[in-house]
Amino acid sequence: MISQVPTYGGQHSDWSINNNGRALYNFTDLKPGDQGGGTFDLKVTSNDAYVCAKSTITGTPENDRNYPELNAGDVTTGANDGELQNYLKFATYADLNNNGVYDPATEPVNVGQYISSHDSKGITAADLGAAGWVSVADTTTPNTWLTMGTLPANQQKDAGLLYCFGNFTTTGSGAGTQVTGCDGTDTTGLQNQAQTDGVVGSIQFYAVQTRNNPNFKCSDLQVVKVQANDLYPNTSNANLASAFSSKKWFMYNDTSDEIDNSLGVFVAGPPTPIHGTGSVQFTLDSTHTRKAMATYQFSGTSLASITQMSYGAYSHNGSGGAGSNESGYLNFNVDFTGSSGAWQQRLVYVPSNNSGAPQNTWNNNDVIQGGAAKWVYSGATWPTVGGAGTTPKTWAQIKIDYPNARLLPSGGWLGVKVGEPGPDGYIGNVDFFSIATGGAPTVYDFEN
Ligand SMILES: [Ca+2]
Ligand SMILES: [Ca+2]
Ligand SMILES: [Ca+2]
Ligand SMILES: [Ca+2]
Repeated sequence: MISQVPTYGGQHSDWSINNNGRALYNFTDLKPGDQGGGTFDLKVTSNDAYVCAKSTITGTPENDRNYPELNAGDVTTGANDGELQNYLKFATYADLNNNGVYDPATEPVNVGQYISSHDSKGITAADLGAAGWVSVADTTTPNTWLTMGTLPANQQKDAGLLYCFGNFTTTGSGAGTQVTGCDGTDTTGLQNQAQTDGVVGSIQFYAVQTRNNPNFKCSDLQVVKVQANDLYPNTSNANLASAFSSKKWFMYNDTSDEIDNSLGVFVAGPPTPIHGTGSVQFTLDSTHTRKAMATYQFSGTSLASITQMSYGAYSHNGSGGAGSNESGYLNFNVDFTGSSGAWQQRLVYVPSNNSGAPQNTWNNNDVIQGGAAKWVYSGATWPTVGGAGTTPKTWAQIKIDYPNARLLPSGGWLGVKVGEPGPDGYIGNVDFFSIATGGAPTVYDFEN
Protein backbone atom coordinates (compact mmCIF):
# COMPACT_ATOMS: atom_id res chain seq x y z
CA MET A 1 0.00 0.00 0.00
CA ILE A 2 1.01 3.56 -0.58
CA SER A 3 0.23 6.26 1.89
CA GLN A 4 0.36 9.77 0.55
CA VAL A 5 0.38 12.96 2.47
CA PRO A 6 0.56 15.87 0.06
CA THR A 7 1.95 18.81 1.92
CA TYR A 8 1.19 21.40 -0.67
CA GLY A 9 1.97 25.01 -0.19
CA GLY A 10 1.47 27.60 -2.84
CA GLN A 11 -1.37 29.51 -4.34
CA HIS A 12 -4.96 28.61 -5.27
CA SER A 13 -4.49 24.88 -5.05
CA ASP A 14 -6.51 22.62 -2.79
CA TRP A 15 -5.43 19.05 -2.20
CA SER A 16 -7.09 16.24 -0.32
CA ILE A 17 -6.78 12.49 -0.04
CA ASN A 18 -9.72 10.21 -0.67
CA ASN A 19 -10.12 6.85 1.02
CA ASN A 20 -8.27 5.06 -1.80
CA GLY A 21 -5.14 7.07 -1.20
CA ARG A 22 -5.83 9.04 -4.34
CA ALA A 23 -4.76 12.68 -4.19
CA LEU A 24 -7.49 15.01 -5.41
CA TYR A 25 -6.49 18.41 -6.76
CA ASN A 26 -8.48 21.54 -7.42
CA PHE A 27 -6.65 24.47 -9.00
CA THR A 28 -8.77 27.58 -9.15
CA ASP A 29 -8.39 31.30 -9.78
CA LEU A 30 -4.67 31.14 -10.55
CA LYS A 31 -2.98 34.13 -12.07
CA PRO A 32 0.02 33.88 -14.42
CA GLY A 33 3.12 33.43 -12.29
CA ASP A 34 1.35 31.68 -9.41
CA GLN A 35 3.32 28.67 -8.24
CA GLY A 36 3.63 26.11 -5.48
CA GLY A 37 4.61 22.57 -4.71
CA GLY A 38 4.98 19.84 -2.18
CA THR A 39 5.51 16.14 -1.82
CA PHE A 40 3.68 12.84 -1.83
CA ASP A 41 5.00 10.59 0.90
CA LEU A 42 5.17 7.09 -0.53
CA LYS A 43 5.66 3.88 1.38
CA VAL A 44 5.01 0.25 0.55
CA THR A 45 4.86 -2.48 3.14
CA SER A 46 5.82 -6.17 2.89
CA ASN A 47 7.42 -6.19 -0.54
CA ASP A 48 9.70 -3.97 -2.61
CA ALA A 49 7.65 -2.42 -5.35
CA TYR A 50 7.72 -0.43 -8.53
CA VAL A 51 5.60 2.70 -8.32
CA CYS A 52 3.67 4.42 -11.08
CA ALA A 53 1.47 7.52 -11.10
CA LYS A 54 -1.37 8.75 -13.22
CA SER A 55 -3.10 12.10 -13.36
CA THR A 56 -6.77 12.13 -14.35
CA ILE A 57 -8.42 15.46 -15.17
CA THR A 58 -12.13 15.40 -14.36
CA GLY A 59 -13.02 19.03 -14.88
CA THR A 60 -11.75 22.17 -16.61
CA PRO A 61 -14.21 24.82 -15.39
CA GLU A 62 -14.35 28.09 -17.31
CA ASN A 63 -15.87 29.90 -14.34
CA ASP A 64 -16.07 33.31 -15.93
CA ARG A 65 -14.42 34.97 -18.91
CA ASN A 66 -12.94 38.24 -17.75
CA TYR A 67 -11.58 41.02 -19.93
CA PRO A 68 -8.00 39.65 -20.16
CA GLU A 69 -9.42 36.26 -21.22
CA LEU A 70 -11.56 37.78 -23.96
CA ASN A 71 -8.64 39.94 -25.02
CA ALA A 72 -6.41 36.87 -25.30
CA GLY A 73 -8.93 35.23 -27.63
CA ASP A 74 -10.82 32.83 -25.35
CA VAL A 75 -13.74 31.97 -27.62
CA THR A 76 -15.05 28.84 -25.89
CA THR A 77 -17.91 29.58 -23.55
CA GLY A 78 -19.14 26.28 -22.06
CA ALA A 79 -19.05 25.70 -18.33
CA ASN A 80 -16.24 23.15 -18.76
CA ASP A 81 -14.40 25.00 -21.57
CA GLY A 82 -11.58 26.42 -19.45
CA GLU A 83 -8.02 26.57 -20.80
CA LEU A 84 -5.92 26.42 -17.64
CA GLN A 85 -4.84 22.81 -18.33
CA ASN A 86 -2.81 24.12 -21.29
CA TYR A 87 -0.87 26.69 -19.25
CA LEU A 88 -0.63 25.12 -15.79
CA LYS A 89 2.68 23.25 -15.81
CA PHE A 90 4.20 20.63 -13.57
CA ALA A 91 7.72 19.53 -12.75
CA THR A 92 8.52 16.42 -10.72
CA TYR A 93 11.45 16.06 -8.39
CA ALA A 94 12.94 13.59 -5.93
CA ASP A 95 12.79 15.09 -2.45
CA LEU A 96 15.97 13.26 -1.48
CA ASN A 97 16.31 14.86 1.96
CA ASN A 98 12.58 14.43 2.74
CA ASN A 99 12.20 18.03 3.86
CA GLY A 100 9.08 18.68 1.77
CA VAL A 101 10.66 21.36 -0.41
CA TYR A 102 12.68 21.43 -3.61
CA ASP A 103 16.38 21.98 -3.06
CA PRO A 104 17.66 22.96 -6.51
CA ALA A 105 21.34 22.25 -6.05
CA THR A 106 20.91 18.68 -4.88
CA GLU A 107 17.53 17.33 -6.01
CA PRO A 108 16.95 15.98 -9.54
CA VAL A 109 14.02 17.54 -11.35
CA ASN A 110 12.07 16.64 -14.50
CA VAL A 111 10.72 19.80 -16.03
CA GLY A 112 10.04 18.15 -19.39
CA GLN A 113 13.64 17.88 -20.57
CA TYR A 114 13.43 14.09 -20.84
CA ILE A 115 10.28 14.11 -22.93
CA SER A 116 10.85 14.33 -26.67
CA SER A 117 8.83 17.17 -28.21
CA HIS A 118 8.97 19.03 -24.90
CA ASP A 119 11.00 22.02 -23.89
CA SER A 120 12.27 22.46 -20.33
CA LYS A 121 9.49 24.83 -19.38
CA GLY A 122 7.22 22.32 -17.67
CA ILE A 123 4.81 19.48 -18.42
CA THR A 124 1.32 20.90 -18.96
CA ALA A 125 -1.53 19.53 -16.86
CA ALA A 126 -3.16 18.47 -20.13
CA ASP A 127 -0.07 16.54 -21.24
CA LEU A 128 0.33 14.86 -17.85
CA GLY A 129 -3.34 13.87 -17.92
CA ALA A 130 -2.91 12.35 -21.38
CA ALA A 131 0.32 10.52 -20.51
CA GLY A 132 -1.34 7.56 -18.75
CA TRP A 133 0.84 5.76 -16.23
CA VAL A 134 4.19 7.47 -15.71
CA SER A 135 7.25 6.19 -13.90
CA VAL A 136 7.85 7.10 -10.26
CA ALA A 137 10.22 4.20 -9.55
CA ASP A 138 10.63 1.48 -12.18
CA THR A 139 13.13 0.17 -14.73
CA THR A 140 12.60 3.06 -17.14
CA THR A 141 15.84 4.82 -18.07
CA PRO A 142 16.46 7.53 -17.10
CA ASN A 143 14.52 7.36 -13.83
CA THR A 144 13.05 10.81 -13.75
CA TRP A 145 10.88 11.11 -10.62
CA LEU A 146 12.23 9.30 -7.56
CA THR A 147 15.36 8.46 -9.56
CA MET A 148 15.34 4.93 -8.18
CA GLY A 149 14.45 1.61 -9.77
CA THR A 150 12.29 0.28 -6.95
CA LEU A 151 10.72 1.55 -3.75
CA PRO A 152 12.17 -0.54 -0.88
CA ALA A 153 9.62 -2.01 1.54
CA ASN A 154 8.90 -0.02 4.70
CA GLN A 155 10.91 3.04 3.70
CA GLN A 156 9.21 6.35 3.05
CA LYS A 157 10.32 8.14 -0.09
CA ASP A 158 8.99 11.53 -1.07
CA ALA A 159 7.95 12.29 -4.63
CA GLY A 160 7.88 16.05 -5.14
CA LEU A 161 5.73 18.09 -7.49
CA LEU A 162 6.07 21.74 -8.48
CA TYR A 163 3.47 23.73 -10.36
CA CYS A 164 3.60 27.00 -12.21
CA PHE A 165 1.01 28.97 -14.19
CA GLY A 166 3.21 29.72 -17.19
CA ASN A 167 6.77 28.67 -17.96
CA PHE A 168 9.23 27.41 -15.39
CA THR A 169 12.58 29.15 -15.61
CA THR A 170 15.61 26.86 -15.42
CA THR A 171 19.37 26.68 -15.56
CA GLY A 172 21.47 23.76 -16.74
CA SER A 173 20.32 20.90 -18.94
CA GLY A 174 19.55 17.18 -18.83
CA ALA A 175 20.20 15.65 -15.42
CA GLY A 176 21.81 18.95 -14.35
CA THR A 177 18.66 21.00 -14.89
CA GLN A 178 17.59 23.20 -11.99
CA VAL A 179 14.30 25.07 -11.67
CA THR A 180 14.79 28.68 -10.69
CA GLY A 181 11.25 30.09 -10.82
CA CYS A 182 8.00 30.61 -12.69
CA ASP A 183 7.81 33.52 -15.13
CA GLY A 184 4.06 33.61 -15.78
CA THR A 185 4.38 33.63 -19.56
CA ASP A 186 3.70 30.91 -22.07
CA THR A 187 5.46 30.35 -25.36
CA THR A 188 2.13 30.94 -27.12
CA GLY A 189 1.52 34.23 -25.33
CA LEU A 190 -2.08 33.14 -24.79
CA GLN A 191 -1.90 32.32 -21.07
CA ASN A 192 -4.39 35.06 -20.19
CA GLN A 193 -7.12 32.90 -21.73
CA ALA A 194 -7.03 30.90 -18.50
CA GLN A 195 -7.21 33.65 -15.87
CA THR A 196 -10.38 32.57 -14.09
CA ASP A 197 -10.28 28.90 -15.09
CA GLY A 198 -9.82 25.79 -12.97
CA VAL A 199 -8.38 22.31 -13.31
CA VAL A 200 -9.91 19.54 -11.19
CA GLY A 201 -8.71 15.96 -11.02
CA SER A 202 -6.60 13.47 -9.16
CA ILE A 203 -3.20 11.85 -9.02
CA GLN A 204 -3.18 8.15 -8.31
CA PHE A 205 -0.19 6.07 -7.30
CA TYR A 206 0.02 2.37 -8.04
CA ALA A 207 2.49 -0.14 -6.65
CA VAL A 208 3.50 -3.35 -8.42
CA GLN A 209 5.59 -5.75 -6.42
CA THR A 210 9.02 -6.42 -7.91
CA ARG A 211 9.00 -10.15 -7.17
CA ASN A 212 8.60 -12.24 -10.36
CA ASN A 213 8.60 -9.05 -12.37
CA PRO A 214 12.18 -8.13 -13.23
CA ASN A 215 11.81 -5.65 -16.10
CA PHE A 216 8.63 -3.79 -15.28
CA LYS A 217 8.02 -0.35 -16.72
CA CYS A 218 4.98 1.73 -15.82
CA SER A 219 4.23 2.07 -19.49
CA ASP A 220 3.59 -1.73 -19.42
CA LEU A 221 0.68 -1.27 -17.06
CA GLN A 222 -2.25 -2.39 -19.11
CA VAL A 223 -5.52 -0.61 -18.65
CA VAL A 224 -8.22 -2.12 -20.85
CA LYS A 225 -11.23 0.12 -21.05
CA VAL A 226 -14.48 -1.85 -21.06
CA GLN A 227 -17.55 0.03 -22.25
CA ALA A 228 -21.10 -0.97 -23.11
CA ASN A 229 -20.31 -1.80 -26.73
CA ASP A 230 -17.40 -4.07 -25.73
CA LEU A 231 -19.66 -6.58 -23.96
CA TYR A 232 -20.39 -10.12 -25.13
CA PRO A 233 -23.94 -10.11 -26.55
CA ASN A 234 -27.00 -11.27 -24.67
CA THR A 235 -27.08 -15.06 -24.51
CA SER A 236 -29.75 -17.42 -23.22
CA ASN A 237 -29.06 -20.05 -20.62
CA ALA A 238 -29.34 -22.76 -23.31
CA ASN A 239 -26.57 -21.16 -25.36
CA LEU A 240 -24.32 -20.06 -22.52
CA ALA A 241 -21.49 -22.41 -23.51
CA SER A 242 -21.07 -20.39 -26.69
CA ALA A 243 -19.56 -17.64 -24.53
CA PHE A 244 -17.00 -19.86 -22.75
CA SER A 245 -14.13 -19.14 -25.12
CA SER A 246 -14.82 -15.40 -25.33
CA LYS A 247 -12.37 -12.88 -23.86
CA LYS A 248 -15.15 -10.38 -23.29
CA TRP A 249 -17.00 -9.11 -20.24
CA PHE A 250 -20.76 -9.21 -19.88
CA MET A 251 -23.55 -8.55 -17.40
CA TYR A 252 -24.79 -11.76 -15.89
CA ASN A 253 -28.08 -12.71 -14.26
CA ASP A 254 -26.91 -15.16 -11.62
CA THR A 255 -30.46 -16.33 -10.93
CA SER A 256 -31.41 -17.34 -14.48
CA ASP A 257 -27.80 -17.93 -15.67
CA GLU A 258 -28.12 -15.70 -18.69
CA ILE A 259 -26.01 -12.98 -20.19
CA ASP A 260 -28.18 -9.87 -20.13
CA ASN A 261 -26.46 -6.54 -20.71
CA SER A 262 -29.57 -4.62 -19.72
CA LEU A 263 -29.06 -5.55 -16.07
CA GLY A 264 -26.91 -2.51 -15.34
CA VAL A 265 -25.81 0.79 -16.79
CA PHE A 266 -22.41 2.34 -17.44
CA VAL A 267 -22.48 5.63 -15.57
CA ALA A 268 -20.19 8.56 -14.77
CA GLY A 269 -18.92 8.34 -11.20
CA PRO A 270 -20.00 8.12 -8.53
CA PRO A 271 -17.01 10.28 -7.67
CA THR A 272 -14.18 9.38 -7.65
CA PRO A 273 -13.78 5.93 -9.22
CA ILE A 274 -10.47 4.21 -8.59
CA HIS A 275 -9.79 3.87 -12.32
CA GLY A 276 -11.00 6.31 -14.93
CA THR A 277 -14.11 8.35 -14.31
CA GLY A 278 -17.00 5.88 -14.69
CA SER A 279 -18.33 2.55 -13.50
CA VAL A 280 -21.13 0.01 -13.90
CA GLN A 281 -24.20 0.53 -11.71
CA PHE A 282 -26.57 -2.27 -10.78
CA THR A 283 -29.94 -1.69 -9.13
CA LEU A 284 -31.63 -4.82 -7.83
CA ASP A 285 -35.36 -5.41 -8.10
CA SER A 286 -37.67 -8.14 -6.89
CA THR A 287 -36.97 -10.46 -9.84
CA HIS A 288 -33.34 -9.51 -10.61
CA THR A 289 -31.68 -10.17 -7.30
CA ARG A 290 -28.14 -11.22 -8.29
CA LYS A 291 -26.36 -9.26 -11.00
CA ALA A 292 -22.71 -9.40 -11.96
CA MET A 293 -20.01 -7.99 -14.22
CA ALA A 294 -18.44 -11.23 -15.35
CA THR A 295 -16.19 -12.94 -17.86
CA TYR A 296 -14.94 -16.40 -18.82
CA GLN A 297 -11.56 -15.16 -20.06
CA PHE A 298 -9.60 -16.40 -17.01
CA SER A 299 -10.80 -20.01 -17.34
CA GLY A 300 -8.02 -22.44 -16.38
CA THR A 301 -5.86 -19.83 -14.59
CA SER A 302 -4.09 -21.54 -11.69
CA LEU A 303 -4.42 -19.90 -8.29
CA ALA A 304 -0.67 -20.30 -7.77
CA SER A 305 0.02 -18.13 -10.82
CA ILE A 306 -2.01 -15.17 -9.57
CA THR A 307 0.30 -12.53 -8.05
CA GLN A 308 -2.20 -9.68 -7.81
CA MET A 309 -5.98 -9.48 -7.94
CA SER A 310 -8.33 -6.68 -6.91
CA TYR A 311 -11.60 -5.00 -7.81
CA GLY A 312 -13.36 -1.73 -7.05
CA ALA A 313 -16.84 -1.53 -5.54
CA TYR A 314 -19.11 1.22 -4.23
CA SER A 315 -22.18 0.54 -2.12
CA HIS A 316 -25.02 3.06 -1.84
CA ASN A 317 -25.61 3.29 1.87
CA GLY A 318 -28.91 1.84 3.01
CA SER A 319 -30.33 1.43 -0.50
CA GLY A 320 -32.95 -1.33 -0.42
CA GLY A 321 -32.44 -1.47 3.32
CA ALA A 322 -28.97 -2.99 2.87
CA GLY A 323 -26.71 -3.35 5.88
CA SER A 324 -23.62 -1.30 6.60
CA ASN A 325 -21.25 -3.93 5.16
CA GLU A 326 -23.10 -4.61 1.90
CA SER A 327 -20.83 -4.62 -1.16
CA GLY A 328 -20.23 -6.14 -4.53
CA TYR A 329 -18.17 -9.29 -4.03
CA LEU A 330 -15.86 -11.39 -6.17
CA ASN A 331 -16.43 -15.05 -7.00
CA PHE A 332 -15.26 -17.59 -9.52
CA ASN A 333 -15.90 -21.18 -10.56
CA VAL A 334 -13.19 -23.34 -9.08
CA ASP A 335 -11.56 -26.66 -9.90
CA PHE A 336 -9.78 -27.75 -6.71
CA THR A 337 -7.94 -30.63 -8.39
CA GLY A 338 -6.24 -29.05 -11.37
CA SER A 339 -7.40 -32.02 -13.47
CA SER A 340 -11.21 -31.92 -13.47
CA GLY A 341 -13.67 -30.00 -15.57
CA ALA A 342 -16.61 -30.84 -13.29
CA TRP A 343 -18.62 -28.09 -11.59
CA GLN A 344 -17.34 -27.72 -8.03
CA GLN A 345 -19.08 -24.49 -6.98
CA ARG A 346 -17.33 -21.19 -6.32
CA LEU A 347 -14.71 -19.47 -4.22
CA VAL A 348 -16.04 -16.19 -2.88
CA TYR A 349 -14.32 -13.06 -1.57
CA VAL A 350 -16.70 -10.97 0.54
CA PRO A 351 -15.45 -7.63 1.98
CA SER A 352 -17.37 -8.14 5.23
CA ASN A 353 -15.21 -11.25 5.86
CA ASN A 354 -12.17 -9.04 5.50
CA SER A 355 -11.74 -5.38 6.43
CA GLY A 356 -15.37 -4.42 5.72
CA ALA A 357 -17.02 -2.19 3.16
CA PRO A 358 -17.32 1.50 4.05
CA GLN A 359 -20.48 2.83 2.37
CA ASN A 360 -20.90 5.66 -0.14
CA THR A 361 -17.25 5.49 -1.09
CA TRP A 362 -15.04 3.51 -3.44
CA ASN A 363 -13.31 0.51 -1.93
CA ASN A 364 -10.27 -0.97 -3.61
CA ASN A 365 -10.58 -4.61 -2.57
CA ASP A 366 -7.27 -6.48 -2.57
CA VAL A 367 -8.47 -10.09 -2.67
CA ILE A 368 -4.96 -11.54 -2.14
CA GLN A 369 -3.51 -9.31 0.64
CA GLY A 370 -0.18 -11.09 0.47
CA GLY A 371 -2.04 -14.38 1.08
CA ALA A 372 -4.01 -13.13 4.10
CA ALA A 373 -7.27 -12.37 2.26
CA LYS A 374 -10.14 -14.52 3.53
CA TRP A 375 -12.31 -16.48 1.11
CA VAL A 376 -15.31 -18.72 1.63
CA TYR A 377 -16.59 -21.62 -0.47
CA SER A 378 -20.14 -21.75 -1.84
CA GLY A 379 -20.33 -25.51 -1.35
CA ALA A 380 -21.51 -26.95 1.99
CA THR A 381 -18.11 -28.38 2.93
CA TRP A 382 -14.56 -27.61 1.79
CA PRO A 383 -13.51 -30.68 -0.23
CA THR A 384 -10.83 -33.13 0.95
CA VAL A 385 -9.83 -31.35 4.14
CA GLY A 386 -13.37 -30.69 5.37
CA GLY A 387 -14.85 -27.80 7.31
CA ALA A 388 -17.93 -25.74 6.57
CA GLY A 389 -17.73 -23.78 3.30
CA THR A 390 -18.88 -20.70 5.20
CA THR A 391 -15.76 -20.85 7.39
CA PRO A 392 -13.21 -18.61 5.64
CA LYS A 393 -9.78 -19.78 4.58
CA THR A 394 -6.95 -17.43 3.73
CA TRP A 395 -5.79 -17.33 0.13
CA ALA A 396 -2.47 -18.79 1.31
CA GLN A 397 -4.23 -21.69 3.07
CA ILE A 398 -6.33 -22.44 0.00
CA LYS A 399 -3.14 -22.75 -2.03
CA ILE A 400 -1.68 -25.10 0.60
CA ASP A 401 -4.82 -27.26 0.80
CA TYR A 402 -5.37 -27.31 -2.96
CA PRO A 403 -1.99 -26.71 -4.61
CA ASN A 404 -3.33 -27.44 -8.10
CA ALA A 405 -6.48 -25.35 -7.82
CA ARG A 406 -7.47 -23.27 -10.80
CA LEU A 407 -10.45 -21.54 -12.31
CA LEU A 408 -12.62 -24.12 -13.99
CA PRO A 409 -10.91 -24.86 -17.33
CA SER A 410 -14.05 -24.42 -19.43
CA GLY A 411 -16.73 -22.08 -18.17
CA GLY A 412 -14.38 -20.59 -15.58
CA TRP A 413 -16.84 -17.83 -14.77
CA LEU A 414 -15.42 -14.95 -12.71
CA GLY A 415 -17.48 -11.98 -11.70
CA VAL A 416 -18.08 -9.15 -9.30
CA LYS A 417 -21.59 -9.80 -8.07
CA VAL A 418 -24.14 -7.49 -6.52
CA GLY A 419 -26.90 -9.13 -4.46
CA GLU A 420 -26.76 -12.02 -2.01
CA PRO A 421 -29.57 -12.27 -3.33
CA GLY A 422 -31.19 -8.86 -2.97
CA PRO A 423 -32.23 -6.74 -1.27
CA ASP A 424 -34.77 -5.26 -3.65
CA GLY A 425 -33.79 -1.67 -4.40
CA TYR A 426 -30.13 -2.09 -3.48
CA ILE A 427 -27.69 -0.08 -5.64
CA GLY A 428 -24.08 -1.16 -6.09
CA ASN A 429 -21.37 0.02 -8.50
CA VAL A 430 -18.38 -1.88 -9.87
CA ASP A 431 -15.40 0.06 -11.23
CA PHE A 432 -12.69 -2.36 -12.31
CA PHE A 433 -11.10 -5.79 -12.03
CA SER A 434 -7.31 -6.14 -11.97
CA ILE A 435 -5.23 -9.31 -12.21
CA ALA A 436 -1.56 -10.22 -12.64
CA THR A 437 -0.15 -13.67 -13.30
CA GLY A 438 3.58 -13.12 -12.92
CA GLY A 439 3.93 -9.98 -15.01
CA ALA A 440 2.36 -6.55 -14.82
CA PRO A 441 -1.29 -6.35 -13.81
CA THR A 442 -3.97 -5.83 -16.38
CA VAL A 443 -6.74 -3.53 -15.23
CA TYR A 444 -10.15 -3.91 -16.86
CA ASP A 445 -11.63 -0.47 -16.31
CA PHE A 446 -15.40 -0.20 -16.62
CA GLU A 447 -16.22 3.17 -18.21
CA ASN A 448 -19.28 4.93 -19.49
CA1 LIG B 1 -12.83 29.10 -22.69
CA1 LIG C 1 14.12 18.62 -0.42
CA1 LIG D 1 -10.86 30.83 -19.99
CA1 LIG E 1 -13.84 3.02 -14.11
